[in-house]
Amino acid sequence: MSIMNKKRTRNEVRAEMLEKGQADNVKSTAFSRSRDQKQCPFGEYGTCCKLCALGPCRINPGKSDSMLGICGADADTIAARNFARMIAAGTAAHSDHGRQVTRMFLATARGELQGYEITDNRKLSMVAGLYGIQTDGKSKEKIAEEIGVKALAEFGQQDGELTFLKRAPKKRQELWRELEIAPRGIDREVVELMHRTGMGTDQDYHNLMLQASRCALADGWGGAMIATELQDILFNTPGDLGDTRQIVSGEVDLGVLKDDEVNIVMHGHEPLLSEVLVQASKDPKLQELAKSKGANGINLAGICCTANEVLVRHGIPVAGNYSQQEIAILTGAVDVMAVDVQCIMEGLMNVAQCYHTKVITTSSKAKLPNTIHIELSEGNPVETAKEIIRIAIENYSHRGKVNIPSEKTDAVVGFSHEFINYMMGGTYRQSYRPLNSNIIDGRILGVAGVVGCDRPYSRDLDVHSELVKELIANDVLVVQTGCSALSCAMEGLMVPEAAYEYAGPGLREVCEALGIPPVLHAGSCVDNSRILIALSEMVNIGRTQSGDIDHRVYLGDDISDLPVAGCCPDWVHEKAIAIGHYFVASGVGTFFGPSLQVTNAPGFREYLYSGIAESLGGKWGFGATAGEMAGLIIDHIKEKRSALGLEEQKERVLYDMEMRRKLEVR
Ligand code: NFS
Ligand code: SF4
Repeated sequence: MSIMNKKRTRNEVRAEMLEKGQADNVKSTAFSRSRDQKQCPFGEYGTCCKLCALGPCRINPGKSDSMLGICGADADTIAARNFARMIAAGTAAHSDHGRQVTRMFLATARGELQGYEITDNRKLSMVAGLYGIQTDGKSKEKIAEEIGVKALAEFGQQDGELTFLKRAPKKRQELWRELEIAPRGIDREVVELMHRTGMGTDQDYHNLMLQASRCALADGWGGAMIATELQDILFNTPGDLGDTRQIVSGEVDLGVLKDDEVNIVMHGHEPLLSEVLVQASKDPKLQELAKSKGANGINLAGICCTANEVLVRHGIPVAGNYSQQEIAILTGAVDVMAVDVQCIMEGLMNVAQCYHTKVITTSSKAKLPNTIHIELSEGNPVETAKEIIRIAIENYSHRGKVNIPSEKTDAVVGFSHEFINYMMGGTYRQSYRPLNSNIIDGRILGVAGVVGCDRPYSRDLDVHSELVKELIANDVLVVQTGCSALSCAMEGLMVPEAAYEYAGPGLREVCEALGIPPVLHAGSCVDNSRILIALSEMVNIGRTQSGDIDHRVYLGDDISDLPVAGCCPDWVHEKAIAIGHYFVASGVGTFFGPSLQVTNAPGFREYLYSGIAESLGGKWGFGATAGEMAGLIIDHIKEKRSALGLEEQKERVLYDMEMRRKLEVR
C-alpha cells in the first residue's frame, strides 16, 4: 500500500476537470459560483435578522453598540437567535435521519421489510441493556422490535430524559440536570428552540443558549446516536464484525471511477439506500446485464456521508466529499448519481444536463427538478436498488467524452469506538487504558476530533490536511468523521505509513506498536456520537469499581477535564453548528473556521468563546486559518493537561511558512 500514488495535487486535478466542464458547456459549478457570490457582511458577521416582516434588520458592523432592529433587538440577540436556529435545523436534520433509520429498523424487526436484517448481535444486546429490555429467551427480532418501539418513542417524548444520556460520565449527567438542559424528547427540543428564537420571545442569549444546548444534546446523545447505533445493528459496527474484528481499507478520490464499468455514485446520508445498492450490485443477473451492454462490471462509489457509511463498513470506494460532487459528474463517467437527503447541491442538475448522467432522487423529502424519482420502497428496498442499477446499466452506452483522473489514495478506516477499544487491548482486555496511559506519560499529547464539511474553494493547501498534519506532528491523535475525514484520506493521512512521515515521535511510537494510522476515520457525521462515547469511556476508566482514582489512567471525572478538543475547520452546513454545540455542551473545547457568523455580536461572541465554559465546561473558539486552529487546539489540550498535573515535556512544533510549503497537497 502506498501513500505516494498521486501524481498531481488535488487542486491541479480539479482545475483540469473544471476546464473540461467549460469545454463541455457546463454553465457553472460551486467553484465558479463561490467566486461570483459576494458574501453579505451582515449575514457573514451574524447580525442580519429576517425573523419578521418589519425587517430584514441589519446591525451595521462598527456601529453595533448603538444600532438596534426595529423591535429593539441588539446585535447579540440577533446573532444568538441565528446561531440557535442553526442548531435547531442541524438537530432536525440528524434526528429526522435517525427517525427514518428507526422506522426502517422497526419494520425490519417486524419482518415487514426485505433486504435488511438484524446483524450485529453484540450491539443489539448492548442497546437492549440501555433501554432496560429483558433479552432472555427472546429472538433477536423480538429484541430489536422492543428497541425500535422505545427508540421511536424518544422522538415524540414530552417529559423525562433521553435514554442514551446515561452513557455520559456521571458528573456530566448531574451538570445537565442541574442546568435543566437534559433533553426530554428529541422533537420537543427542536420545536421549543424554534419557538424561543422567534420574534419577541427569548431575548436573553444566556437563557436562549440553555435551550440551544438542550436541543444540541438531543442531537448528539439522541437523534444522531440512535442513527449510529441502529445502523450498526442493521449493517454491522465498523471494525467489529461479530466474531472477527478488522478494520477495512478502501480507495478514495476521483480515480475510483472506472472507464470500463457502469459507475453508480451514491450521494447523501442515510445508509439505507447505499447498503441495498451494495447488495443488489452483486446480483449475477445484473452483472450479466452489464456485460451484455459492454461493461466489465458494476462499480459503486460514494460521495459525502453515505460514502463514509459504506467505506467504513465495506471498504466501498469514495469518489469525493461535498465540494467534489459536481466534479465527479464532470468526468463524464457517472452513469447514475443516486441521492437521498442532505448536502445535495442543486447545481448538480446543471452539470448533469451537460452529460449523459442521470440523477435519481429516492426520498420524498428531497426531490430535484428534472430528475428521475424512484422512492426507496418501504416494502422492498432491494427492488428499488435493482431498478436504479438497471437504469445505470442502460445508460452506460450513452457516455460521451470521458476523462477520469487517475489519482486515488488508499485509506485504512473503520475506527468505531468499539474497534478502538479492541485495538488497544485485544479481545480479552478491551479497554481505553493504553490510550489514557499514553496520554499521561506524554507519548500522546491529547486527542482531537476533526470533523465536518469542506468548501468549494480552489486553494493550494488543503485546510483539513494542513491542520491535521500540524496536530499529529505535535503528537495529537486525530479522530475524524464527515467530509473532513475524506479530505485527509485523499491527502494520504489514513494509512499506517503516514505516522512515519508526519507524526511526532510519541504518536509515531504508538501508531507503530498498534499498526494504525495517526488519523482515525470513525465514520459519517452522525457518527460523531461515537466520539462522545469514546470520550465518556476515557473518563469512566479513571476510577475503579469502588470509586477510587486509578492514577495510571485517571484523566478527570468529566469530559471537560480531558485533554481533548473538537474542530470543524471548514464548516458549511447548519448540522456542523449543531454538532459543534453538542460537543461544547458535553464539555469539549470546540474550534471552528474559517468563519463563524458571530463576529459582530461582541457580547454573544465572548460568551461563546469563554463565558459559556463557566457553566458547560466546554466552549467555542474560532480560527481563520489551519495554523490558528491548530494553535488553539494545542493550547487548549495543554491547558487541560496542566490542570490534570501532567508534566509538559514538549514545546509546540510550529509550522512556519517554510514547513507549510513542504506540506504541498498531493
Ligand atoms: Ni456533515 Fe455529511 Fe459533508 Fe458537511 Fe454535508 S456531507 S453530514 S454536513 S458537507 S460533512
Ligand atoms: Fe427586525 Fe426584530 Fe423583526 Fe428581527 S425580529 S426582523 S430585528 S424587527
